[in-house]
Amino acid sequence: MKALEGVKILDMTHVQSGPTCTQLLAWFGADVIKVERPGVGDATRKQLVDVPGADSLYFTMLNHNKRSVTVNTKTERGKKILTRLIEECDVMVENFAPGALDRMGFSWENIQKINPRMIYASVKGFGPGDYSDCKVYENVAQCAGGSASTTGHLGDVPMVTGAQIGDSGTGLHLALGIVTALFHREHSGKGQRVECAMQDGVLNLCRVKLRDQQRLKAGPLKEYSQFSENILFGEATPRAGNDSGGGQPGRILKCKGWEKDPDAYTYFITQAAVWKNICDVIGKPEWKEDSEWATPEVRLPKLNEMFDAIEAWTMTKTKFEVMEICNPLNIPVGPILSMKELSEDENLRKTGTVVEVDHPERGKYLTVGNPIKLSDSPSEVVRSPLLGEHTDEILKDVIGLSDDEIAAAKEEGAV
Ligand code: CAO
Repeated sequence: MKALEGVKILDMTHVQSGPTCTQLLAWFGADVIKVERPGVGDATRKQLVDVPGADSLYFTMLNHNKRSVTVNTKTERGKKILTRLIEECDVMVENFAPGALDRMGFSWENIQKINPRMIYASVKGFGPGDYSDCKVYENVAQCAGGSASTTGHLGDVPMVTGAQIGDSGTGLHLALGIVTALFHREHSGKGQRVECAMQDGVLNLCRVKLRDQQRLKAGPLKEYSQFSENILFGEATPRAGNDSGGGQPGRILKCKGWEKDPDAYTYFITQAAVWKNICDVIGKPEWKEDSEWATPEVRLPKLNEMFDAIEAWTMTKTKFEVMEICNPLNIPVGPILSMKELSEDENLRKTGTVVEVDHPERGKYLTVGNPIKLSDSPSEVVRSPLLGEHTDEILKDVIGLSDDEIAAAKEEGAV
């Protein structure tokens, strides 16, 4: 049995944050029933289309292992169908704009009346407060959650990151909230509301920057390169380029081939405990006992000089050679891997983290499988559903409609 087998999820999510959450639950074995508008579906089906006529990678890569039912929830018959689905399901997940479900007639109060055991989970851009009515997308959340103000180079514009911490990050948070509420329901017998605001989710992932905001009161942040460059700190946590977020200085350094390969770089952390190993590796054994270099404190004001010396060595090696040499010496390094390299990585293929999936409209494509591995509930990635592919079976098997009722619903455009 899969870990979440028997759990029915009414999936009213779209775009990225909500679908990330329900895809995870589906990988753990939940029956995820994705409700989509007839003839339209999740907007991402037709966004960034690369194969004309086929569902986009944007959609397919976020909606594996789900079933799709089309229901127009703004028609009377559609509302009845949705009501029946709420009665039959354990969890309802949505990430519509604020108030959209209430306008459909499905407020939390109503949902509780229909099914007191229902766990109702939502993603919104902001929690209660001045901005609670706003529609929010990924980069807005990154900006509002403290990520952009702390990402990028000092003196340069704030930067958003490639990792979708606003959408996918919040989806992950929400999934944890849902399984926690399911666990709680075992004792209480009741459902509850689970909410995760994207701003809050991003801020949670940026907590080390809020840590640094408070440390500023005690003086300059000495592990930041800015300190070694004698640049004064302002009132807020600054952007710190590629400085390490922890107490040990780290940077991205050039490796052999950097002139032509945009990803020929390594991350290099000058972990204090292995400083002597670093000195030997980079050809500076004299720094081991030199009072100007031997301790983290004396090195902090000279980070540029230190990393220049390390880079002079990394530039003589490929990023993989750097890893092979440094790993046995416990020097923390990491190659900058491109998406091309990751998509071809044998290990990731073997563990099912990178998976090839076959799709009837678009043929074979690569996706990221479940990154969370359970020993007794392994995930297989099943292709995403076509729009309304499971409408008939869900209406029949889940809510018990007859063939005549299904035909009438289709006639009215309710499904
Ligand atoms: N049948 C009938 N109507 C349906 C339907 C269905 N099955 N499914 C959705 N709809 C309707 C909704 O009821 C809503 O109608 P009203 O505006 O009349 O109430 C309408 O479709 C559009 O919903 P929306 O406002 O959520 O969609 P949008 O494209 O305008 O906004 C987004 C998208 C993502 C900005 C917004 O949903 C949002 O802010 N969500 C919360 C935050 C979030 O998750 N953001 C991350 C998205 S990924 O970057």
